[in-house]
Amino acid sequence: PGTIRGEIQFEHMYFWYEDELPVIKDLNLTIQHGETIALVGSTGGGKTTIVNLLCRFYEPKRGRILIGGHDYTDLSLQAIQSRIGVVLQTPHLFSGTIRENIAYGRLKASQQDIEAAAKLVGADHFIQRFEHGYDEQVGEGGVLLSVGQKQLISLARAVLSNPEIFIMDEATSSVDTLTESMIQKGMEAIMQDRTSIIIAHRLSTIKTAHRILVIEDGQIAEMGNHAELLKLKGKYYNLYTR
Ligand code: DUT
Ligand code: MG
Repeated sequence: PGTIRGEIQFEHMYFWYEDELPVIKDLNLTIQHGETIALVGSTGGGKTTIVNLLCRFYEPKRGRILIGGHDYTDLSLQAIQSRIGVVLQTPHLFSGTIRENIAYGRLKASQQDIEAAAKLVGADHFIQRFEHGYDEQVGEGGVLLSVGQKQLISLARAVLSNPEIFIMDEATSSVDTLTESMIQKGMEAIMQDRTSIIIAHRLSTIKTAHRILVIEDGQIAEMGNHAELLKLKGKYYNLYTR
């Protein structure tokens, strides 16, 4: 009892960076297992900070975060990060092959598993077109790939790690429409039956989220689904009907 796979709770969470100006102010939120949450809102509101705290790149200054019913400071950093699959806005790849970047240290991952993950997210399509396919070198930090392609590889990596929690900071720029629709399909595949937090810029992602949170000034300014928030004619309405 009390242990719910993939459930996330923020309890009276406060956070500030070195300058000590409050960035997150008394955040209270329970995200149910399997739920998809979209974080939206204007720049500097605190969306990335919330995700950084959940991954424990930083820890709350006050209040706490529970994962699966446990205060996450009682869990090891490795345990937390193995439960979370994260795709960053500018994904980090290391120099090596596409295969190695998807496997990401999972030495037991078979070629079949790697390709199945890539197929599920729609990355297989562009990988097959490279001369060396999965053995193509991505270059230092992945310089030989576009941002969208890097996100697709990160999505495949996330699928392969089979996390309870999936987090994505959608790329805002330089993704062509084909890659964008691939990313969208890949995300939908991962989000099935997983707790997901998406920092969302695309209306297609936002509209299908169970709950949308408008984050402003470190607080939840509005919360609801797409239809509810449109009806409210508030901040969300202003953000997405211009
Ligand atoms: N901030 C810092 N130091 C950092 C990162 C952020 O002082 O290392 C500040 C900037 C901003 C606030 O914290 O005032 C929240 O930033 P965050 O990056 O969390 O905002 P966002 O909602 O993710 O903004 P964007 O939509 O531009 O990504
Ligand atoms: Mg951000």
